[in-house]
Amino acid sequence: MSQVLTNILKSAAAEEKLLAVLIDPDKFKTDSASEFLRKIPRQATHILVGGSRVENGRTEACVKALKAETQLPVILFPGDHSHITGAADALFFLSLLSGRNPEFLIGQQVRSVNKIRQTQLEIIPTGYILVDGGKECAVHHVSQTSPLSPKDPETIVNTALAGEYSGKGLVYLEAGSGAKFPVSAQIISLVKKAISVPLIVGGGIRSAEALSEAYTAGADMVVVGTAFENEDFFLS
Ligand code: 1GP
Repeated sequence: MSQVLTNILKSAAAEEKLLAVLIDPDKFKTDSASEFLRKIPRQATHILVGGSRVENGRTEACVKALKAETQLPVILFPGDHSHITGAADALFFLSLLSGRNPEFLIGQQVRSVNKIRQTQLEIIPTGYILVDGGKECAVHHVSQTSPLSPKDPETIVNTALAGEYSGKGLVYLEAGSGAKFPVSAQIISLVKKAISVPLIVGGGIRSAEALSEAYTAGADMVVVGTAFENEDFFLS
């Protein structure tokens, strides 16, 4: 049953904004899961676990520790097929549409299938689009692909639409973790107006103002990682 995507669709239709906290399993202390969860803002609706540079195979332990302590849906956000675990509720099945590296368009995805088939994970096809955030980020480095230029909104919009036409259930605009500049309101708004699937925005969002700007421009879900890692809980 596709409960997580169904709920995201319902929220998007009702214009109820969603906030996902991104957790890097390499930095997460599994014995402090409940303490961590107490500190996240009450507005948080989802937990994402993953990232491009997860190196120590801690994803499953991290997800299990979180699932033991929270009712929030836990979604995998994998940088590599080896990060997949059936302990989560759902998987953002990402294709890096901004790049032209077949490994991140279909290679990793094929490699993940044997593992996925042993799980009950809800698979959510997600068009993942890297937009230049003013700083080389892990996605760029790991995928060896260039981000799209914010000066070329037409290509960004067309990439998002190509994702939707290919059946992606979500479009995710990513400025990169720790981006200098988050995806601009202008780009969010242009993409939102063009697509009819829910829009996720992440990367470089560190203030209540930036969060609210992304929502006003049309983001249905915003993902925040670094600001929470730094205990800069701007919403608490
Ligand atoms: C999720 O990569 C982002 O899309 C997270 O970015 O760490 O800058 O919040 P931050």
